[in-house]
Amino acid sequence: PELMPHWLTKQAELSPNKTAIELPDGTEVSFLELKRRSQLFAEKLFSIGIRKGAKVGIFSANHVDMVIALHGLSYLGAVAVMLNIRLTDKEVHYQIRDADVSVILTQNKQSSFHVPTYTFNDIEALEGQPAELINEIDLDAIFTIIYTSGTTGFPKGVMHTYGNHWWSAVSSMLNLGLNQHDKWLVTLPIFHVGGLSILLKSVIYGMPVYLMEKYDKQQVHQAIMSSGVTIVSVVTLMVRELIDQLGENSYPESFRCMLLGGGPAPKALLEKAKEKNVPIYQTYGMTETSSQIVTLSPGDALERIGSSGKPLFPAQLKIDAEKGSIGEILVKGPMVTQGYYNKVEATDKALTNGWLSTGDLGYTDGEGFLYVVDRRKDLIISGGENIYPTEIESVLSGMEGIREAGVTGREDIKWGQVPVAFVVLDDETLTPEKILQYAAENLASYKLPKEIHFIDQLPRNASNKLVRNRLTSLLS
Ligand code: S0N
Ligand code: AMP
Ligand code: MG
Ligand code: MG
Ligand code: MG
Repeated sequence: PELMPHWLTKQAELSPNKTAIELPDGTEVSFLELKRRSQLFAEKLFSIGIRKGAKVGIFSANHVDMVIALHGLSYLGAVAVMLNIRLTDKEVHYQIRDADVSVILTQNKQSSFHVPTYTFNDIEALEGQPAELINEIDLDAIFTIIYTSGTTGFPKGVMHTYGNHWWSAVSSMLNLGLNQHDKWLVTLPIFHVGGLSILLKSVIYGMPVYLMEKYDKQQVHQAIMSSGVTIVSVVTLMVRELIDQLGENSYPESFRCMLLGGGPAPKALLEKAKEKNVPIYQTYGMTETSSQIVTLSPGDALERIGSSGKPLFPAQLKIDAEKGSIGEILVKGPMVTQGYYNKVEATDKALTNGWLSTGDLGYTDGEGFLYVVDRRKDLIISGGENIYPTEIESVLSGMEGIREAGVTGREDIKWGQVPVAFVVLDDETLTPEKILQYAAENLASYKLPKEIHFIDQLPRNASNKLVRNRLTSLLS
Protein backbone atom coordinates (compact mmCIF):
# COMPACT_ATOMS: atom_id res chain seq x y z
CA PRO A 1 0.00 0.00 0.00
CA GLU A 2 0.97 3.61 -0.54
CA LEU A 3 1.30 5.27 2.85
CA MET A 4 1.85 8.80 4.10
CA PRO A 5 1.76 10.41 7.54
CA HIS A 6 -1.75 11.22 8.76
CA TRP A 7 -2.52 14.67 7.31
CA LEU A 8 -3.78 16.26 10.49
CA THR A 9 -1.03 14.80 12.68
CA LYS A 10 1.53 16.10 10.20
CA GLN A 11 0.02 19.56 9.97
CA ALA A 12 -0.20 19.75 13.77
CA GLU A 13 3.58 19.14 13.81
CA LEU A 14 4.35 21.61 11.00
CA SER A 15 2.10 24.46 12.06
CA PRO A 16 0.71 23.68 15.52
CA ASN A 17 -0.36 27.22 16.33
CA LYS A 18 -1.68 28.19 12.95
CA THR A 19 -5.46 28.60 12.72
CA ALA A 20 -7.22 25.64 11.15
CA ILE A 21 -10.80 26.82 11.61
CA GLU A 22 -12.16 30.30 12.16
CA LEU A 23 -15.82 30.89 13.00
CA PRO A 24 -17.95 33.99 12.43
CA ASP A 25 -18.14 34.56 16.21
CA GLY A 26 -14.35 34.94 16.30
CA THR A 27 -13.55 31.51 17.74
CA GLU A 28 -10.41 29.93 16.31
CA VAL A 29 -9.19 26.35 16.43
CA SER A 30 -5.49 25.69 15.80
CA PHE A 31 -4.19 22.64 13.95
CA LEU A 32 -2.78 21.26 17.19
CA GLU A 33 -6.11 21.66 18.95
CA LEU A 34 -7.97 20.18 16.00
CA LYS A 35 -5.68 17.15 16.09
CA ARG A 36 -6.08 16.69 19.84
CA ARG A 37 -9.84 17.01 19.75
CA SER A 38 -10.14 14.70 16.74
CA GLN A 39 -7.97 12.05 18.37
CA LEU A 40 -9.95 12.26 21.60
CA PHE A 41 -13.13 11.97 19.58
CA ALA A 42 -11.69 8.89 17.87
CA GLU A 43 -11.05 7.22 21.23
CA LYS A 44 -14.62 7.93 22.25
CA LEU A 45 -15.91 6.50 18.99
CA PHE A 46 -13.72 3.48 19.67
CA SER A 47 -15.47 3.02 23.01
CA ILE A 48 -18.81 2.55 21.23
CA GLY A 49 -17.31 -0.06 18.94
CA ILE A 50 -16.36 1.90 15.84
CA ARG A 51 -13.53 0.09 14.10
CA LYS A 52 -11.57 0.21 10.89
CA GLY A 53 -13.83 -0.06 7.84
CA ALA A 54 -17.05 0.73 9.74
CA LYS A 55 -19.47 2.93 7.79
CA VAL A 56 -20.53 5.86 9.94
CA GLY A 57 -23.16 8.31 8.76
CA ILE A 58 -22.65 12.03 9.39
CA PHE A 59 -25.89 14.01 9.34
CA SER A 60 -25.13 17.61 10.14
CA ALA A 61 -25.06 21.22 9.05
CA ASN A 62 -21.56 22.71 8.87
CA HIS A 63 -20.13 22.75 12.36
CA VAL A 64 -16.73 22.41 14.06
CA ASP A 65 -17.94 19.22 15.73
CA MET A 66 -18.71 17.81 12.31
CA VAL A 67 -15.14 18.50 11.18
CA ILE A 68 -13.80 16.84 14.33
CA ALA A 69 -16.04 13.83 13.75
CA LEU A 70 -14.75 13.52 10.21
CA HIS A 71 -11.08 13.59 11.23
CA GLY A 72 -11.91 11.40 14.23
CA LEU A 73 -13.23 8.73 11.88
CA SER A 74 -10.05 8.96 9.82
CA TYR A 75 -7.97 8.19 12.93
CA LEU A 76 -9.89 4.90 13.23
CA GLY A 77 -9.85 4.09 9.51
CA ALA A 78 -13.66 4.23 9.53
CA VAL A 79 -15.60 5.48 6.51
CA ALA A 80 -17.66 8.68 6.71
CA VAL A 81 -20.95 8.50 4.82
CA MET A 82 -21.93 12.12 4.28
CA LEU A 83 -25.72 12.51 4.42
CA ASN A 84 -27.62 15.42 2.88
CA ILE A 85 -29.69 16.96 5.69
CA ARG A 86 -32.27 18.29 3.22
CA LEU A 87 -33.45 14.77 2.41
CA THR A 88 -36.58 13.20 3.90
CA ASP A 89 -36.27 10.31 6.35
CA LYS A 90 -37.21 7.90 3.59
CA GLU A 91 -34.47 9.15 1.32
CA VAL A 92 -31.89 9.02 4.11
CA HIS A 93 -32.98 5.50 5.10
CA TYR A 94 -32.32 4.31 1.59
CA GLN A 95 -28.73 5.59 1.75
CA ILE A 96 -28.15 4.25 5.27
CA ARG A 97 -29.22 0.79 4.20
CA ASP A 98 -27.41 0.89 0.89
CA ALA A 99 -24.12 2.00 2.50
CA ASP A 100 -24.33 -0.49 5.40
CA VAL A 101 -24.16 2.38 7.87
CA SER A 102 -23.92 1.03 11.43
CA VAL A 103 -23.96 4.26 13.44
CA ILE A 104 -25.03 7.83 12.73
CA LEU A 105 -23.53 10.97 14.18
CA THR A 106 -25.71 14.07 14.20
CA GLN A 107 -25.65 17.63 15.37
CA ASN A 108 -29.16 17.57 16.87
CA LYS A 109 -31.14 14.80 18.54
CA GLN A 110 -32.70 12.58 15.88
CA SER A 111 -34.83 9.63 16.76
CA SER A 112 -36.09 8.65 13.36
CA PHE A 113 -33.12 6.72 12.03
CA HIS A 114 -33.18 2.94 12.17
CA VAL A 115 -29.59 2.61 13.38
CA PRO A 116 -27.99 3.77 16.64
CA THR A 117 -27.70 7.55 16.50
CA TYR A 118 -25.52 9.77 18.66
CA THR A 119 -25.18 13.53 18.73
CA PHE A 120 -21.65 14.89 18.67
CA ASN A 121 -22.27 15.92 22.28
CA ASP A 122 -23.33 12.38 23.23
CA ILE A 123 -19.95 11.19 21.98
CA GLU A 124 -18.05 14.04 23.66
CA ALA A 125 -19.62 13.04 26.99
CA LEU A 126 -18.27 9.48 26.77
CA GLU A 127 -15.17 8.17 28.45
CA GLY A 128 -12.55 7.54 25.76
CA GLN A 129 -10.95 4.15 25.41
CA PRO A 130 -7.30 3.82 24.43
CA ALA A 131 -7.22 2.87 20.78
CA GLU A 132 -4.49 2.35 18.29
CA LEU A 133 -4.99 5.42 16.16
CA ILE A 134 -3.89 5.55 12.57
CA ASN A 135 -0.69 7.49 12.04
CA GLU A 136 -0.15 6.49 8.43
CA ILE A 137 -2.82 7.03 5.84
CA ASP A 138 -3.28 4.32 3.21
CA LEU A 139 -4.02 6.23 0.01
CA ASP A 140 -6.02 3.31 -1.38
CA ALA A 141 -8.37 3.11 1.61
CA ILE A 142 -11.88 4.55 1.39
CA PHE A 143 -12.35 7.71 3.46
CA THR A 144 -15.77 9.01 2.39
CA ILE A 145 -18.94 7.95 0.60
CA ILE A 146 -21.26 10.56 -0.88
CA TYR A 147 -24.50 9.70 -2.64
CA THR A 148 -25.32 11.01 -6.06
CA SER A 149 -28.59 10.58 -7.89
CA GLY A 150 -28.74 8.62 -11.09
CA THR A 151 -30.96 8.29 -14.11
CA THR A 152 -32.61 5.22 -12.57
CA GLY A 153 -33.89 7.31 -9.69
CA PHE A 154 -31.81 5.34 -7.19
CA PRO A 155 -28.84 7.20 -5.73
CA LYS A 156 -25.42 5.54 -5.75
CA GLY A 157 -22.69 5.91 -3.14
CA VAL A 158 -19.56 7.43 -4.66
CA MET A 159 -16.49 6.12 -2.83
CA HIS A 160 -13.55 8.48 -2.30
CA THR A 161 -10.18 7.11 -1.27
CA TYR A 162 -7.66 9.18 0.68
CA GLY A 163 -5.68 9.21 -2.55
CA ASN A 164 -8.63 10.74 -4.43
CA HIS A 165 -8.86 13.53 -1.86
CA TRP A 166 -5.08 13.98 -1.74
CA TRP A 167 -4.81 14.41 -5.49
CA SER A 168 -7.85 16.63 -5.59
CA ALA A 169 -6.23 19.00 -3.07
CA VAL A 170 -2.82 18.92 -4.75
CA SER A 171 -4.28 19.40 -8.23
CA SER A 172 -6.33 22.35 -7.09
CA MET A 173 -3.24 23.99 -5.63
CA LEU A 174 -1.24 23.40 -8.81
CA ASN A 175 -3.98 25.33 -10.59
CA LEU A 176 -4.94 28.08 -8.14
CA GLY A 177 -1.64 28.39 -6.34
CA LEU A 178 -1.37 28.90 -2.61
CA ASN A 179 -0.61 32.15 -0.83
CA GLN A 180 0.77 32.62 2.66
CA HIS A 181 -2.42 34.39 3.71
CA ASP A 182 -5.00 32.23 2.03
CA LYS A 183 -8.22 31.65 3.95
CA TRP A 184 -10.94 29.64 2.23
CA LEU A 185 -14.57 30.30 3.12
CA VAL A 186 -16.77 27.21 3.60
CA THR A 187 -20.39 28.10 3.01
CA LEU A 188 -21.21 25.16 0.75
CA PRO A 189 -22.52 22.21 2.76
CA ILE A 190 -19.80 19.80 3.89
CA PHE A 191 -22.08 16.86 3.01
CA HIS A 192 -21.34 17.57 -0.66
CA VAL A 193 -17.86 17.12 -2.04
CA GLY A 194 -17.43 20.80 -2.95
CA GLY A 195 -17.64 21.77 0.73
CA LEU A 196 -15.87 18.69 2.06
CA SER A 197 -12.87 19.17 -0.23
CA ILE A 198 -12.09 22.57 1.34
CA LEU A 199 -11.64 20.97 4.76
CA LEU A 200 -9.18 18.46 3.37
CA LYS A 201 -7.29 21.20 1.54
CA SER A 202 -7.11 22.97 4.89
CA VAL A 203 -5.21 20.15 6.61
CA ILE A 204 -3.09 19.33 3.55
CA TYR A 205 -2.10 22.95 2.86
CA GLY A 206 -1.99 24.17 6.45
CA MET A 207 -4.58 26.77 5.48
CA PRO A 208 -7.32 28.24 7.68
CA VAL A 209 -10.94 27.86 6.67
CA TYR A 210 -13.65 30.32 7.64
CA LEU A 211 -16.52 28.00 8.51
CA MET A 212 -20.14 29.03 8.14
CA GLU A 213 -22.97 26.92 9.47
CA LYS A 214 -25.04 27.68 6.40
CA TYR A 215 -25.05 30.01 3.45
CA ASP A 216 -26.20 33.51 4.19
CA LYS A 217 -25.53 36.15 1.57
CA GLN A 218 -24.95 39.01 4.00
CA GLN A 219 -22.62 36.93 6.13
CA VAL A 220 -20.65 35.74 3.11
CA HIS A 221 -20.41 39.30 1.81
CA GLN A 222 -19.17 40.53 5.19
CA ALA A 223 -16.62 37.74 5.44
CA ILE A 224 -15.18 38.61 2.04
CA MET A 225 -15.19 42.34 2.73
CA SER A 226 -13.65 42.30 6.19
CA SER A 227 -12.56 38.89 7.48
CA GLY A 228 -9.56 38.30 5.26
CA VAL A 229 -11.17 35.57 3.20
CA THR A 230 -9.17 35.09 -0.03
CA ILE A 231 -11.09 32.23 -1.68
CA VAL A 232 -14.69 31.06 -1.61
CA SER A 233 -16.40 28.13 -3.36
CA VAL A 234 -19.90 28.88 -4.62
CA VAL A 235 -22.73 27.75 -6.87
CA THR A 236 -24.37 30.03 -9.48
CA LEU A 237 -27.23 31.22 -7.28
CA MET A 238 -24.71 32.50 -4.74
CA VAL A 239 -22.79 34.48 -7.37
CA ARG A 240 -25.96 36.26 -8.39
CA GLU A 241 -26.87 37.14 -4.81
CA LEU A 242 -23.35 38.17 -3.89
CA ILE A 243 -23.04 40.48 -6.88
CA ASP A 244 -26.31 42.14 -5.86
CA GLN A 245 -24.97 42.45 -2.36
CA LEU A 246 -21.77 44.02 -3.66
CA GLY A 247 -23.66 46.83 -5.39
CA GLU A 248 -21.24 49.55 -6.47
CA ASN A 249 -18.50 48.41 -4.10
CA SER A 250 -15.61 46.14 -4.92
CA TYR A 251 -14.02 43.30 -3.05
CA PRO A 252 -10.66 43.79 -1.36
CA GLU A 253 -7.55 43.20 -3.51
CA SER A 254 -6.63 40.20 -1.34
CA PHE A 255 -9.82 38.37 -2.28
CA ARG A 256 -8.46 36.41 -5.21
CA CYS A 257 -10.84 33.60 -6.18
CA MET A 258 -14.53 32.86 -6.33
CA LEU A 259 -14.52 29.21 -7.39
CA LEU A 260 -17.78 28.56 -9.21
CA GLY A 261 -18.89 24.96 -9.73
CA GLY A 262 -21.71 22.49 -9.32
CA GLY A 263 -23.59 23.41 -12.48
CA PRO A 264 -23.85 25.72 -15.47
CA ALA A 265 -23.47 29.49 -15.24
CA PRO A 266 -25.23 31.90 -17.59
CA LYS A 267 -22.82 33.93 -19.68
CA ALA A 268 -24.59 37.19 -18.78
CA LEU A 269 -23.87 36.57 -15.11
CA LEU A 270 -20.21 35.82 -15.80
CA GLU A 271 -19.94 39.03 -17.79
CA LYS A 272 -21.53 41.04 -15.02
CA ALA A 273 -19.03 39.52 -12.60
CA LYS A 274 -16.20 40.46 -14.92
CA GLU A 275 -17.45 44.07 -15.07
CA LYS A 276 -17.38 44.22 -11.29
CA ASN A 277 -13.93 42.64 -11.09
CA VAL A 278 -15.24 39.64 -9.21
CA PRO A 279 -12.50 37.03 -9.68
CA ILE A 280 -14.67 34.12 -10.84
CA TYR A 281 -13.00 30.85 -11.80
CA GLN A 282 -15.40 28.49 -13.48
CA THR A 283 -14.81 24.86 -12.69
CA TYR A 284 -16.21 21.56 -13.87
CA GLY A 285 -16.36 18.60 -11.58
CA MET A 286 -18.70 16.25 -9.82
CA THR A 287 -19.00 13.98 -6.85
CA GLU A 288 -17.24 11.25 -8.84
CA THR A 289 -14.18 13.47 -9.41
CA SER A 290 -13.87 14.47 -5.73
CA SER A 291 -14.59 18.14 -6.76
CA GLN A 292 -12.68 20.13 -9.45
CA ILE A 293 -11.20 18.23 -12.38
CA VAL A 294 -11.30 20.94 -15.07
CA THR A 295 -10.79 24.58 -14.09
CA LEU A 296 -10.25 27.84 -15.88
CA SER A 297 -6.89 29.07 -14.62
CA PRO A 298 -6.21 32.63 -13.48
CA GLY A 299 -4.53 33.85 -16.66
CA ASP A 300 -7.28 32.57 -18.94
CA ALA A 301 -10.35 33.43 -16.90
CA LEU A 302 -11.11 36.77 -18.51
CA GLU A 303 -10.68 35.84 -22.16
CA ARG A 304 -12.57 32.55 -22.02
CA ILE A 305 -15.83 33.47 -20.46
CA GLY A 306 -18.17 30.49 -20.51
CA SER A 307 -15.38 27.92 -20.64
CA SER A 308 -14.77 25.56 -17.74
CA GLY A 309 -11.05 25.55 -18.56
CA LYS A 310 -8.50 22.80 -19.01
CA PRO A 311 -8.05 19.57 -17.08
CA LEU A 312 -5.98 19.99 -13.90
CA PHE A 313 -2.33 18.92 -14.09
CA PRO A 314 -2.75 15.20 -13.24
CA ALA A 315 -6.06 14.90 -15.12
CA GLN A 316 -7.02 14.17 -18.71
CA LEU A 317 -10.06 15.02 -20.76
CA LYS A 318 -11.46 13.75 -24.00
CA ILE A 319 -14.63 14.29 -25.93
CA ASP A 320 -16.31 11.27 -27.44
CA ALA A 321 -16.80 12.86 -30.87
CA GLU A 322 -14.98 14.18 -33.94
CA LYS A 323 -12.44 16.87 -33.10
CA GLY A 324 -14.19 20.13 -32.30
CA SER A 325 -17.71 18.70 -32.20
CA ILE A 326 -20.00 18.08 -29.28
CA GLY A 327 -19.86 14.73 -27.53
CA GLU A 328 -19.79 13.07 -24.16
CA ILE A 329 -17.15 14.38 -21.74
CA LEU A 330 -14.75 11.70 -20.50
CA VAL A 331 -12.26 12.40 -17.71
CA LYS A 332 -9.44 10.49 -16.08
CA GLY A 333 -7.13 11.21 -13.18
CA PRO A 334 -6.11 10.22 -9.65
CA MET A 335 -9.01 12.20 -8.15
CA VAL A 336 -11.59 10.11 -10.03
CA THR A 337 -13.52 7.61 -7.90
CA GLN A 338 -12.82 3.91 -8.16
CA GLY A 339 -16.55 3.33 -8.20
CA TYR A 340 -19.91 3.14 -6.49
CA TYR A 341 -20.28 1.27 -3.22
CA ASN A 342 -21.56 -2.27 -3.83
CA LYS A 343 -22.56 -1.47 -7.42
CA VAL A 344 -20.26 -3.43 -9.71
CA GLU A 345 -22.44 -3.05 -12.77
CA ALA A 346 -22.89 0.71 -12.45
CA THR A 347 -19.17 1.05 -11.75
CA ASP A 348 -18.21 -0.95 -14.85
CA LYS A 349 -20.56 1.14 -16.91
CA ALA A 350 -19.13 4.42 -15.66
CA LEU A 351 -15.42 3.53 -15.75
CA THR A 352 -13.41 2.15 -18.65
CA ASN A 353 -9.63 1.88 -18.18
CA GLY A 354 -9.80 4.70 -15.66
CA TRP A 355 -11.87 6.95 -17.93
CA LEU A 356 -15.08 8.19 -16.33
CA SER A 357 -18.04 8.63 -18.66
CA THR A 358 -19.63 11.72 -17.19
CA GLY A 359 -22.78 11.68 -19.30
CA ASP A 360 -22.33 15.44 -19.74
CA LEU A 361 -21.96 16.89 -23.22
CA GLY A 362 -19.34 19.37 -24.30
CA TYR A 363 -16.63 20.29 -26.76
CA THR A 364 -13.12 21.65 -26.62
CA ASP A 365 -11.92 24.58 -28.67
CA GLY A 366 -8.72 24.57 -30.73
CA GLU A 367 -6.63 25.25 -27.64
CA GLY A 368 -8.14 22.58 -25.45
CA PHE A 369 -10.55 24.67 -23.38
CA LEU A 370 -13.68 22.79 -22.35
CA TYR A 371 -17.16 24.14 -22.96
CA VAL A 372 -19.92 22.19 -21.23
CA VAL A 373 -23.08 22.47 -23.31
CA ASP A 374 -25.51 20.09 -21.66
CA ARG A 375 -25.71 18.06 -18.50
CA ARG A 376 -26.11 14.36 -18.21
CA LYS A 377 -29.38 12.90 -19.25
CA ASP A 378 -32.40 14.76 -17.89
CA LEU A 379 -30.53 16.03 -14.83
CA ILE A 380 -32.12 19.11 -13.26
CA ILE A 381 -29.80 21.26 -11.14
CA SER A 382 -31.63 23.52 -8.70
CA GLY A 383 -29.45 25.81 -6.60
CA GLY A 384 -26.57 23.32 -6.90
CA GLU A 385 -28.69 20.34 -5.80
CA ASN A 386 -29.27 17.57 -8.34
CA ILE A 387 -32.72 16.27 -9.14
CA TYR A 388 -33.52 13.41 -11.49
CA PRO A 389 -37.01 13.45 -13.05
CA THR A 390 -37.31 9.68 -12.53
CA GLU A 391 -37.09 10.09 -8.74
CA ILE A 392 -40.10 12.39 -8.76
CA GLU A 393 -41.98 10.42 -11.40
CA SER A 394 -41.75 7.18 -9.46
CA VAL A 395 -42.98 8.83 -6.27
CA LEU A 396 -45.91 10.52 -8.01
CA SER A 397 -47.00 7.48 -9.96
CA GLY A 398 -46.90 5.51 -6.72
CA MET A 399 -49.71 7.68 -5.37
CA GLU A 400 -53.21 6.28 -5.28
CA GLY A 401 -55.27 8.07 -7.93
CA ILE A 402 -52.35 8.94 -10.20
CA ARG A 403 -52.02 6.84 -13.34
CA GLU A 404 -48.70 8.22 -14.51
CA ALA A 405 -46.44 11.21 -14.23
CA GLY A 406 -43.74 12.93 -16.26
CA VAL A 407 -41.29 15.51 -14.93
CA THR A 408 -39.12 18.04 -16.67
CA GLY A 409 -37.02 21.08 -15.74
CA ARG A 410 -38.10 24.68 -16.17
CA GLU A 411 -35.72 27.64 -16.21
CA ASP A 412 -35.89 29.63 -12.99
CA ILE A 413 -34.35 33.00 -12.19
CA LYS A 414 -33.44 32.09 -8.65
CA TRP A 415 -32.62 28.37 -8.70
CA GLY A 416 -31.40 27.99 -12.31
CA GLN A 417 -33.86 25.18 -12.94
CA VAL A 418 -36.81 23.74 -11.05
CA PRO A 419 -38.84 20.56 -11.57
CA VAL A 420 -42.33 20.71 -13.07
CA ALA A 421 -44.70 17.73 -13.14
CA PHE A 422 -47.30 16.54 -15.64
CA VAL A 423 -49.80 14.15 -14.15
CA VAL A 424 -52.42 11.84 -15.63
CA LEU A 425 -55.16 11.21 -13.08
CA ASP A 426 -57.28 8.17 -12.36
CA ASP A 427 -59.02 9.99 -9.58
CA GLU A 428 -60.29 13.33 -10.87
CA THR A 429 -60.79 14.66 -7.34
CA LEU A 430 -57.05 14.82 -6.62
CA THR A 431 -55.75 18.37 -6.23
CA PRO A 432 -52.20 19.71 -6.65
CA GLU A 433 -52.18 20.37 -2.89
CA LYS A 434 -52.96 16.74 -2.05
CA ILE A 435 -50.33 15.57 -4.50
CA LEU A 436 -47.67 17.85 -3.06
CA GLN A 437 -48.52 16.78 0.46
CA TYR A 438 -47.97 13.17 -0.53
CA ALA A 439 -44.79 13.99 -2.42
CA ALA A 440 -43.38 15.91 0.55
CA GLU A 441 -43.32 12.72 2.63
CA ASN A 442 -41.12 11.07 0.05
CA LEU A 443 -39.01 13.81 -1.48
CA ALA A 444 -36.73 16.53 -0.14
CA SER A 445 -38.46 19.89 -0.45
CA TYR A 446 -36.05 21.12 -3.15
CA LYS A 447 -37.29 18.21 -5.31
CA LEU A 448 -40.97 19.09 -5.02
CA PRO A 449 -42.47 20.12 -8.37
CA LYS A 450 -43.02 23.85 -8.56
CA GLU A 451 -46.00 23.31 -10.87
CA ILE A 452 -48.37 20.40 -11.38
CA HIS A 453 -50.17 20.22 -14.71
CA PHE A 454 -52.94 17.73 -15.35
CA ILE A 455 -52.95 16.22 -18.84
CA ASP A 456 -54.82 13.43 -20.60
CA GLN A 457 -51.78 11.46 -21.62
CA LEU A 458 -47.99 11.74 -21.54
CA PRO A 459 -46.07 12.22 -24.77
CA ARG A 460 -44.46 8.91 -25.70
CA ASN A 461 -42.44 7.72 -28.65
CA ALA A 462 -43.00 4.64 -30.81
CA SER A 463 -41.36 2.39 -28.23
CA ASN A 464 -43.62 3.84 -25.55
CA LYS A 465 -40.85 5.80 -23.83
CA LEU A 466 -41.67 9.11 -22.19
CA VAL A 467 -40.36 12.01 -24.29
CA ARG A 468 -39.43 14.61 -21.68
CA ASN A 469 -38.50 17.36 -24.09
CA ARG A 470 -42.04 17.27 -25.47
CA LEU A 471 -43.17 18.00 -21.93
CA THR A 472 -40.82 20.97 -21.90
CA SER A 473 -42.42 22.34 -25.04
CA LEU A 474 -45.85 22.15 -23.36
CA LEU A 475 -44.61 24.66 -20.81
CA SER A 476 -44.37 27.86 -22.82
C1 S0N B 1 -28.30 27.51 -2.33
C2 S0N B 1 -28.57 27.03 -0.93
C3 S0N B 1 -27.61 27.67 0.06
C4 S0N B 1 -30.00 27.45 -0.57
O1 S0N B 1 -30.27 27.03 0.68
P1 S0N B 1 -30.82 28.00 1.88
O2 S0N B 1 -30.99 29.39 1.43
O3 S0N B 1 -29.98 27.73 3.05
O4 S0N B 1 -32.25 27.37 2.06
P2 S0N B 1 -33.02 27.15 3.42
O5 S0N B 1 -33.08 28.45 4.14
O6 S0N B 1 -32.45 26.00 4.14
O7 S0N B 1 -34.43 26.72 2.84
C5 S0N B 1 -35.34 27.66 2.31
C6 S0N B 1 -36.23 26.98 1.28
O8 S0N B 1 -35.47 26.82 0.09
C7 S0N B 1 -35.49 25.46 -0.31
N1 S0N B 1 -34.23 25.15 -0.95
C8 S0N B 1 -33.00 25.08 -0.37
N2 S0N B 1 -32.09 24.76 -1.27
C9 S0N B 1 -32.73 24.62 -2.43
C10 S0N B 1 -32.31 24.27 -3.73
N3 S0N B 1 -30.99 24.01 -3.97
N4 S0N B 1 -33.22 24.21 -4.71
C11 S0N B 1 -34.53 24.46 -4.45
N5 S0N B 1 -35.00 24.79 -3.25
C12 S0N B 1 -34.10 24.86 -2.25
C13 S0N B 1 -35.69 24.71 0.94
O9 S0N B 1 -36.17 23.42 0.69
C14 S0N B 1 -36.66 25.57 1.67
O10 S0N B 1 -37.94 25.36 1.14
P3 S0N B 1 -39.16 25.00 2.08
O11 S0N B 1 -39.31 26.20 2.95
O12 S0N B 1 -40.28 24.78 1.12
O13 S0N B 1 -38.75 23.76 2.81
C15 S0N B 1 -28.45 25.49 -0.83
O14 S0N B 1 -29.36 24.87 -1.69
C16 S0N B 1 -27.04 25.04 -1.12
O15 S0N B 1 -26.22 24.98 -0.23
N6 S0N B 1 -26.75 24.70 -2.39
C17 S0N B 1 -25.43 24.25 -2.83
C18 S0N B 1 -25.31 22.76 -2.72
C19 S0N B 1 -23.93 22.28 -3.23
O16 S0N B 1 -22.98 22.24 -2.49
N7 S0N B 1 -23.86 21.95 -4.50
C20 S0N B 1 -22.64 21.49 -5.15
C21 S0N B 1 -22.67 19.96 -5.26
N8 S0N B 1 -21.61 19.53 -6.14
C22 S0N B 1 -20.37 19.29 -5.74
O17 S0N B 1 -20.08 19.38 -4.57
C23 S0N B 1 -19.34 18.93 -6.81
C24 S0N B 1 -18.81 20.18 -7.48
C25 S0N B 1 -17.80 20.87 -6.61
O18 S0N B 1 -17.01 20.21 -6.01
C26 S0N B 1 -17.82 22.34 -6.49
C27 S0N B 1 -19.05 23.01 -6.41
C28 S0N B 1 -19.09 24.38 -6.24
C29 S0N B 1 -17.90 25.10 -6.12
C30 S0N B 1 -16.65 24.44 -6.19
C31 S0N B 1 -16.62 23.05 -6.36
C32 S0N B 1 -15.28 22.41 -6.47
O19 S0N B 1 -15.05 21.72 -7.46
O20 S0N B 1 -14.43 22.59 -5.59
P1 AMP C 1 -22.63 16.73 -8.60
O1 AMP C 1 -21.98 15.43 -8.56
O2 AMP C 1 -23.83 16.83 -7.75
O3 AMP C 1 -21.70 17.83 -8.31
O4 AMP C 1 -23.12 17.03 -10.09
C1 AMP C 1 -22.18 17.27 -11.10
C2 AMP C 1 -22.87 17.72 -12.35
O5 AMP C 1 -23.03 19.14 -12.36
C3 AMP C 1 -22.04 17.44 -13.57
O6 AMP C 1 -22.17 16.09 -14.01
C4 AMP C 1 -22.61 18.44 -14.56
O7 AMP C 1 -23.80 17.98 -15.14
C5 AMP C 1 -22.90 19.65 -13.69
N1 AMP C 1 -21.77 20.59 -13.75
C6 AMP C 1 -20.71 20.66 -12.93
N2 AMP C 1 -19.86 21.64 -13.31
C7 AMP C 1 -20.39 22.22 -14.41
C8 AMP C 1 -19.98 23.29 -15.27
N3 AMP C 1 -18.86 23.96 -15.10
N4 AMP C 1 -20.80 23.60 -16.30
C9 AMP C 1 -21.95 22.93 -16.50
N5 AMP C 1 -22.37 21.92 -15.74
C10 AMP C 1 -21.61 21.56 -14.69
MG1 MG D 1 -32.11 30.91 3.21
MG1 MG E 1 -25.26 15.82 -6.41
MG1 MG F 1 -50.77 5.20 -8.76
